[in-house]
Amino acid sequence: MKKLAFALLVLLLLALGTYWGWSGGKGSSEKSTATPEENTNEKTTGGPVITITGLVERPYNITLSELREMPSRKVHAVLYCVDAPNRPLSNGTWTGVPLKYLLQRAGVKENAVKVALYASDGYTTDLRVKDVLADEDIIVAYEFNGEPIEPRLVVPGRWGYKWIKGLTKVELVDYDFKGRWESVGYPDDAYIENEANPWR
Ligand SMILES: Nc1nc2c(c(=O)[nH]1)N[C@H]1C(S)=C(S)[C@@H](COP(=O)(O)O)O[C@H]1N2
Ligand SMILES: [Mo]
Repeated sequence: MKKLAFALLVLLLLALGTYWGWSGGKGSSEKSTATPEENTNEKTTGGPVITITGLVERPYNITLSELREMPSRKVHAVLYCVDAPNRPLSNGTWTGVPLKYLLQRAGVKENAVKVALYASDGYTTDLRVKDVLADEDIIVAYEFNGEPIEPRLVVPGRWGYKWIKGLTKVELVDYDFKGRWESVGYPDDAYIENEANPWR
């Protein structure tokens, strides 16, 4: 009978050891090695992710921390909303990465005509591929007047509805995609004719 009791004790210790090891391993993986699949729109260390996809050679995801490592530009621009055209909402210096660089890094296919832009709150807007490739001042900004901000588009000289916040996806398409306000009749180019007196 002593042999049986010893065998049971060994089994009990093995079971305890297995359980302990399993829960310890799970705890440490939560701390450091979460995979992208476990975070729908976040990587644990890099912050929010922007996806560059659609009519490109090499679709990719970029984290906010990776964005900060890319060649950046400082752009002075004033944000105006069509609803209050004489009252600047934000006026200062924005730091970010030209959307042009992000598109070129993916390789723009020649049939891409529009850039469809999507945000975490469901907001959308759009730009023409040729306008983005011609204007390095259209940036994905991550700083305003030296302070960190959630990634947003800065589109100098264009109404605020192009300045999408909480950007999650940039999709190149071969048709005339229109965003939230463009699709209900707001001008697709959104050009502010006279910034000194935005409403002319
Ligand atoms: N994600 C998201 N981005 C958005 C909007 C929105 O509703 N959702 N509104 C747009 C409009 S119409 C304007 S005028 C500006 C306002 O920017 P602000 O909230 O930083 O002042 O954000 C633009 N970007
Ligand atoms: Mo707006």
